[in-house]
Amino acid sequence: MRKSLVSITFMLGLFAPTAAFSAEKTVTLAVQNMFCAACPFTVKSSLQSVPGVKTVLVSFENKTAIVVFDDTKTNLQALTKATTDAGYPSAPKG
Ligand SMILES: [Cu+2]
Repeated sequence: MRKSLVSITFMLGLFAPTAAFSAEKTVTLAVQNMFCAACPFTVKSSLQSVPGVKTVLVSFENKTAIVVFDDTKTNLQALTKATTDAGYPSAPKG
C-alpha cells in the first residue's frame, strides 16, 4: 500500500519541469494481451519489479503503459522484457 502512495506522489511530479529529472526518461509502451481489468495490475507489477523503474501508469482502455525510469539503472529493453515475461509483449509507442 505504501508503495502505491509513493507512486502517486511521483506521478504528480511527472508534470514538473523535465529539467529537474534529467536522469529520468518517460516511455509509453503499447502492451498486448490485456484482455480483462486485472491484466493492468500484472503489467504494472512486472514493470515495477525492474530496478530503476520509478512510476508505472497502465491504461487498460488504451492498452498502454507509461513508464518513468532512471536511464542510468535500466533501459527500454529491460522494460519490454519484463512485460513480455509476464505474458504481455510490449513495444515503444509513437
Ligand atoms: Cu486479465
